[in-house]
Amino acid sequence: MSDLIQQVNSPADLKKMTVGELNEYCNCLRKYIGETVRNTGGHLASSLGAVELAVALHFVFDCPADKILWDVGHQAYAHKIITGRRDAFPSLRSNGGISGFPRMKESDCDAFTMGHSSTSLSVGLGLARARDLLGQSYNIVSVIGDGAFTGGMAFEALNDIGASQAGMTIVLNDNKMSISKNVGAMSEYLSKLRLSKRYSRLKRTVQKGVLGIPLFGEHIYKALDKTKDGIKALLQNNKMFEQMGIKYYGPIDGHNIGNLIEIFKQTKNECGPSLIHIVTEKGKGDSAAQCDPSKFHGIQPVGANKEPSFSDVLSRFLCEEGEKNSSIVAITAAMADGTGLTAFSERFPNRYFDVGIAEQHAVTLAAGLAAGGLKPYFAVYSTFLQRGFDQILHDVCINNLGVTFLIDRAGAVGSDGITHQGIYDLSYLSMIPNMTILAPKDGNEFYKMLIWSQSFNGPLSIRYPKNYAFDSECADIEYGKWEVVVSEKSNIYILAAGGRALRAAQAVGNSNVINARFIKPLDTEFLNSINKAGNIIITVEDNALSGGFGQAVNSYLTSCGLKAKISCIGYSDEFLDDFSVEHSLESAGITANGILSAIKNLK
Ligand SMILES: Cc1ncc(C[n+]2csc(CCOP(=O)(O)OP(=O)(O)O)c2C)c(N)n1
Repeated sequence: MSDLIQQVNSPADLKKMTVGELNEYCNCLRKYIGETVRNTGGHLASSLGAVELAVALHFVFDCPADKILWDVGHQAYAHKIITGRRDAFPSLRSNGGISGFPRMKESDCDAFTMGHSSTSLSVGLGLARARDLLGQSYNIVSVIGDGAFTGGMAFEALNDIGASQAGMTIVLNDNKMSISKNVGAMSEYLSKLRLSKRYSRLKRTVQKGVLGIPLFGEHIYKALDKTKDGIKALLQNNKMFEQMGIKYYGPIDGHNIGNLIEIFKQTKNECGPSLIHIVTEKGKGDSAAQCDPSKFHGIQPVGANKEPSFSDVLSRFLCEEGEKNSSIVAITAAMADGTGLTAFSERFPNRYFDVGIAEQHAVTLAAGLAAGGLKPYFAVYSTFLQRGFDQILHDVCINNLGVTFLIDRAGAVGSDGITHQGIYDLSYLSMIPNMTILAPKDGNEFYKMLIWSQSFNGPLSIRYPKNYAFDSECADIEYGKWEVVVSEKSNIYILAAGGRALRAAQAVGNSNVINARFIKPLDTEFLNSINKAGNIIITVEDNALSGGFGQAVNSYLTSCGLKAKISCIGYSDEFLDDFSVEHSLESAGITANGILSAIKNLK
């Protein structure tokens, strides 16, 4: 670690530095972040792009009195290092260590706990209104990326912010990238704003040059100026923010620390809301990350798990079946790589829709596509589908449409931590009428489910974690039927929902192990057959107990008159504040030992 990094223990230390020293400090920060994140894994490219931004903000504003809200929060590593977490930074994304996202409980400089996109403007406005009503005075800065700016919540907040005229600063960190290249009309609008800056510069150059021509210079300039004014009006009429009542500044080079400081100082004490549009480069200063910012958006730690992934299976299915079945269309909300849609997007660009970070829209778009006669597959992480609950219920399920949700990263997610756990989908989906829910044990079964899904004509969810251990044989998919994986002469029945639960169950021994591949509807015929006095039933799921698989089994058996003894294993009614999948599974008892002790307690 360089000396300069060591010298900064808090934002106060930055405030003593010259711009030259701050630039030098930024270089050191980049190096430290690059070296550390290559070991720990994490969001490298985004954080490298926001180094000067973090330094300039902490130079001008006074945390924790002033509130800086980092949207999503994956780009805030420099902020963490500046605000007292330099030495702990190598513990990033591990238990007992530093979270990869801002957390109020970690530091009073983290003004809000974040992780899901597009929340910073709403939180900022809430703080601003609270501050004003309570007669307090502090500054609020919401930092939002151009990717996060595609989320519906950001638009809803802008609408309210413009009308409220609350005093707050929005920094729009525009690197033209979401995880992949940013998409949509807003992204194009931002390009126009960038162009308008170039236009203003061009105009100044032309003015200087033409006016220098003796005699005719002024006439030529006036003629040219008319044309240019036309172009300028076109661009400036596009200034949506100004028309909404939000002062617009920019675009500004987001790596020029002097300029950033100047503009933040200027807008700090202004009345009303302002938006500073800065242009940055994702991965800045790190040649590998700069060349391929998508790949370096989030990187795995050295020696990461190399198990096969469910998203690769999905990718294969969509490409193979997409060729034969032209009604298949695929949707992502800015997560093509993570969910396995990239190959399909290249092969069938007309049947692929990246809607931006807009899960709610994605769900209802899928409903519309299905209503129009297509077969939509929406691949999405469990945690982000939480955004689309009403759309699933109101648009997909009431209309009973053939939309398939491919719910990736279901269950414990490990190093992304509390905000990203995928342990609620069984709970929020099971309660919706018309919804069918499947959980594959491995890639082979997942592929069979996907093939089966093509002829299934209703709302369908298939949920799975990132990886699976290995492929195994599996029985054909039959609606509402489970698969007996281990049959023993035993009174113990372990009902496992999904691959992780099944692996734990298979390691128990001397018990019947059932692959409860249909979470909804339950295999009631099978349940009836084992609901006998003297039998022990253990349900295991990588989901919250509340509203999950076990509760559904329990309440079905109770409604029939419960004769067997039953115990349910899953996550308790607390947020899963954990950075390791193994540790999460272990602490919930989703292990052979956990199941054995549940059996013992029932005996
Ligand atoms: C609701 C939601 N959906 C998806 C994500 C996953 N995600 C994390 S960062 C990101 C891209 C953000 O792009 P941008 O705001 O431009 O920041 P950058 O990484 O480019 O700096 C996405 C899609 C998320 N955090 N929240």
